[in-house]
Amino acid sequence: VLALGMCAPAMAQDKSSDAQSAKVPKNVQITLIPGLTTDPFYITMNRGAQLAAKALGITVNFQGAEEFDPVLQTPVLDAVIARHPDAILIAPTDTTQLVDPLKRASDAGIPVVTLDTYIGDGKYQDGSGDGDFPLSYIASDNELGGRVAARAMAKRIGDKGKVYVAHLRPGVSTMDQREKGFKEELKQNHPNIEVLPTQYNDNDASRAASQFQAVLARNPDIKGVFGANLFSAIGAANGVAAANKSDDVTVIGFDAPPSIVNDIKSGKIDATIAQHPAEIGYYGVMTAYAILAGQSVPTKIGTGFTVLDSDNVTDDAVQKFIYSE
Ligand code: T6T
Repeated sequence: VLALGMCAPAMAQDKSSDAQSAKVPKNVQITLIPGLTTDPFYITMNRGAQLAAKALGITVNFQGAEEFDPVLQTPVLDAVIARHPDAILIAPTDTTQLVDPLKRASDAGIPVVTLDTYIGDGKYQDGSGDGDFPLSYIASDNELGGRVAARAMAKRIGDKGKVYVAHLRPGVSTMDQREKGFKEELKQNHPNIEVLPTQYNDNDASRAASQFQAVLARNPDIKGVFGANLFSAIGAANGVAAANKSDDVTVIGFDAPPSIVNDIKSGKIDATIAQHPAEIGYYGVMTAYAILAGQSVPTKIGTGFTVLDSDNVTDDAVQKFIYSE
């Protein structure tokens, strides 16, 4: 029995590797469309994507808009579809507005995988909803990230007081999930923390800074801000510093560009949830390649994150999580 058990898989493997080698895709061209091209988060994602492309001997083109805006992203996507790449990897900038444009890609026979953000309800290939057609979604667990941010906040503000979420725009899946996780964690486990209305900054750090000043004017006893992405965190921290409140108001960020790392070192930001965008890009390309090779792929791949604060930010072990610029 043992001998049979050992033999059978080896034979099966020989056969399937023959079948697979016939399907190795040639001259593969994949396009990666980020939320915006100049954000260190997506620059780092592209670094991971290029590493995978090199390993596979394929080409990945990085093409996107200069701002995080579905109205700007859609024409970029349409131009990409017209060139018919073998697959599209995209961070859709809105859960509903990118459904139809991405359907055009899928209808044209181009496999679609979303990275970082999702469309529809984020559950692909389950036969439900009009945003069901992408083949896979590779991202951080953003709801959990929001919960981790809430715990970091609660610990630093002594489990009580007023806080709010600095958010990009409703309809951005990552941001909505972080906000949800943050609020749920506080409601369930830190009932003495009051969450003030969310402030939407359109991914504009200056706006996030002035919003802090306005919230402070209405709530002089404010204790903390969760800056739920890179620009929200940088802006909130600048607002807090400009009001001379860095000692009294805790800022928990999301993302880890060098400027946020410097803000942690200087005490402007208390902690940040560093995503692993290079992982997202790497597994995104690997997933697209597997699809082109006729393999089945997971409909969802979760990547990690690392909490950075003044205790560990200079450790060698975490340096690889600082984003590229
Ligand atoms: O936080 C990331 C990304 O996960 C989010 O979807 C949009 O904002 C960032 O790109 C940071 O600016």
